[in-house]
Amino acid sequence: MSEVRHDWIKEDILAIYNRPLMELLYDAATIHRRHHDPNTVQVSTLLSIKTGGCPEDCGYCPQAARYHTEIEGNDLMTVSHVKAQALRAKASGSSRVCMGAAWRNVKDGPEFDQVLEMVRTINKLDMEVCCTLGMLTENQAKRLAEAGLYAYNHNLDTSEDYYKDVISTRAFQDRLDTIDNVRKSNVTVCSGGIIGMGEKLEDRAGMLVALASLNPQPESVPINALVAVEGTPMENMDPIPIWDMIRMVATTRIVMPETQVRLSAGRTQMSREGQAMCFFAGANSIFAGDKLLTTPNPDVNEDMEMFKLLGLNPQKPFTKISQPKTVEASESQFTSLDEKPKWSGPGHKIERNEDAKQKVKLTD
Ligand code: SAM
Ligand code: DTB
Ligand code: SF4
Repeated sequence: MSEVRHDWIKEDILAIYNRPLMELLYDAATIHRRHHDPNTVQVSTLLSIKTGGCPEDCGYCPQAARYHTEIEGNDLMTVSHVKAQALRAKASGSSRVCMGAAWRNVKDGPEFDQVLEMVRTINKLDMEVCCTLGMLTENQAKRLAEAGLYAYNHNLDTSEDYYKDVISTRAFQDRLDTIDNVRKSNVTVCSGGIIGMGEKLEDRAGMLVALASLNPQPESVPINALVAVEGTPMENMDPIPIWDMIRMVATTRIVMPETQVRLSAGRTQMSREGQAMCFFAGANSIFAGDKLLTTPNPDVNEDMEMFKLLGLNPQKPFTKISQPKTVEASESQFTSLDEKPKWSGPGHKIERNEDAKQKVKLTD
């Protein structure tokens, strides 16, 4: 019998999230070892191929044109620039390049053709290619697949309930539709979300219900800590405690045993000890490179030192994960956080704090 369940309910996931930490870690690490080599971590390098000027209103995002952030916007990168960056990424141990564009959706035409050429070019370097370009039709997903795309990243971001407080310019269902379109091609799905946006624990659990009920579950689930960027509506959000990240990673591992759980935005503020606990709890992939899309990320050499210290090895490209085995679901108590959100949602009153810095501090 497969250990993968698609019928998780929020209450059970919350109970797992709130287990005594040592038990949560033990269970997550046990499940992790059943499905993955605990010493192997997949490394993707992010590349922002089109930065800023996005028409959407995602409350966390520095690339939304309507917010006044200090990012430098750029037109679509050339294929040769992308190739040079991919070669650098490969030399530094990455098996995958993930190209991000600040688009609401993909539009057929010369720019999409250029992205397809980027995909073909990176593929020839024997690297996995991922794209995150916004909403996608079935036909566009198939064209990306034909060009050799390995994965498509499209996050649910949060629970369906909290979603409308974060984004008003497109619906949760639009996101599910795009994921569905990707699934109709042979491209793998990368979909996760962000914690630290003022959501309740129920929303974190709700997001995991939505991801786990996808059938098949996403091959990769990024867990981002909000990078609170000055000028966005979320600039004043408090940093999340490192313990929340560890619990979220562990819970994700338990409800999606076969997926690659990706320790994503927020690593610059995490200690090596904190990251080590996340790897122990089942994280087995990261975004590497000194920049995420527009915000800082740990230096590649520091990451490689950390890998050495922890005895971790970067995964080789096109490696398949192992077969599932059976396990019993865990049971525990359930508690909930009932805090008021610290910001007012899209479309609405935004209180700017002129002193706020770009921050994603994870506290002890
Ligand atoms: N425009 C495309 C889209 O929205 O699908 C692709 C790029 S978008 C930047 C990819 C993902 O990055 C978002 O869905 C969100 O989960 C994450 N992200 C963006 N800004 C972030 C921030 N400030 N902190 C943490 N994660 C963030
Ligand atoms: C994901 O879940 N996290 C990455 C990737 N997918 C595209 C992006 C994080 C972006 C953080 C903010 C920035 O650098 O602009
Ligand atoms: Fe645009 Fe994507 Fe940023 Fe939303 S997350 S504003 S769609 S770039």
